[in-house]
Amino acid sequence: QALRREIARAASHRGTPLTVRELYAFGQRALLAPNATRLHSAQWLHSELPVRLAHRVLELSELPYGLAEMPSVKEVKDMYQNSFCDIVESGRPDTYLEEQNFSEMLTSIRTRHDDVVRLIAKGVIELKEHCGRTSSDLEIRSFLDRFYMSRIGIRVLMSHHLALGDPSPGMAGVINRFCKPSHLIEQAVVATRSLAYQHYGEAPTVEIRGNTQLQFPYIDSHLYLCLFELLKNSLRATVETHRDADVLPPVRCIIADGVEDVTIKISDEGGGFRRSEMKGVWTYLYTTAKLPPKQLLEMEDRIDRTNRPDPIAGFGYGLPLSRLYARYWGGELALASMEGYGTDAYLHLSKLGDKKECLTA
Ligand code: W6P
Repeated sequence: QALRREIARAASHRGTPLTVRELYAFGQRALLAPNATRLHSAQWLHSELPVRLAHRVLELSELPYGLAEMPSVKEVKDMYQNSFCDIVESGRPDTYLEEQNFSEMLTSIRTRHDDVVRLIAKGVIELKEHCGRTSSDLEIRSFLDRFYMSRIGIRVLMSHHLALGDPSPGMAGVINRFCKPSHLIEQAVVATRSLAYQHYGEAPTVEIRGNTQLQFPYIDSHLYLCLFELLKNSLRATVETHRDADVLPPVRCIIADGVEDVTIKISDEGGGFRRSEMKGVWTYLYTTAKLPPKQLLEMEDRIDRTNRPDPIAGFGYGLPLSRLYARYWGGELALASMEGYGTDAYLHLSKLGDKKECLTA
């Protein structure tokens, strides 16, 4: 049909990755000339978003192993298709009023897609119930990496544009010029320690060392998400391997400021894990092996509603997703386990403003 052709045509273009610098420039210009910048930004999104959405529609309809036929996957494909249509049919915004309508549409598109991580996870669980663990795992993992990475990018673009209409000091759209790792660590420590208390009745302390004054331009929510996930894992591992101890060994965070990277190391003495388990750590739904799918789904449910990882979800989606968030701007997340002692997590965040969004995982 006509829609199929339109989608194929849009997907024949490659997405245009932005750099932090470009994103930033939009945010800065929005302070001086808000209306003109928002209009310009809306016009750019009006051509860029259909391209990125179209790629996802095609990929979702061509998924292997019957994944494309899973009801939840179909639902997601329809969402992407509907959003594609909404944007294409709305026409290019040419006036400030049209920009306002466009932004309202973006808000509802963003809300429409809130549930996507959970729905795709559901599709994968449904598939696993059908065929169990298969050789398709690797292919599915690389699909999920690409898919979630692309989703991060699309949501950053939308959120950034929407934030241009709501300027606040120090912020350029979604980018915080003074993103302060030590501050976000402190917040994540409060949140994860309170979860540990709820679950175990105790929690180790967390030390923060190194460059605690450091501030650099970054997206707060992306960094917080990674810190929360890593601290949660470290606290749990520490409590679980020192159940009978009087004192828990502290978790240590070190912030290092380099030329290329800001690196945050989080070290625990939670016993580490086996080298042979390393692969599993980066696998989506690693925990399905141990948990009945129903129970897992309910947990993923909670994750998406609150937009906060669940304390007991463990090696679910948190670590692979955190690594995607790190890689999105050219960073990296690496784990080093010393089996029988503890784990070091290295979160590398790229400082370079001319790094392009990573759209391919
Ligand atoms: C562990 C397992 C893990 C994963 C990610 C971060 C920290 C830790 N600690 O024992």
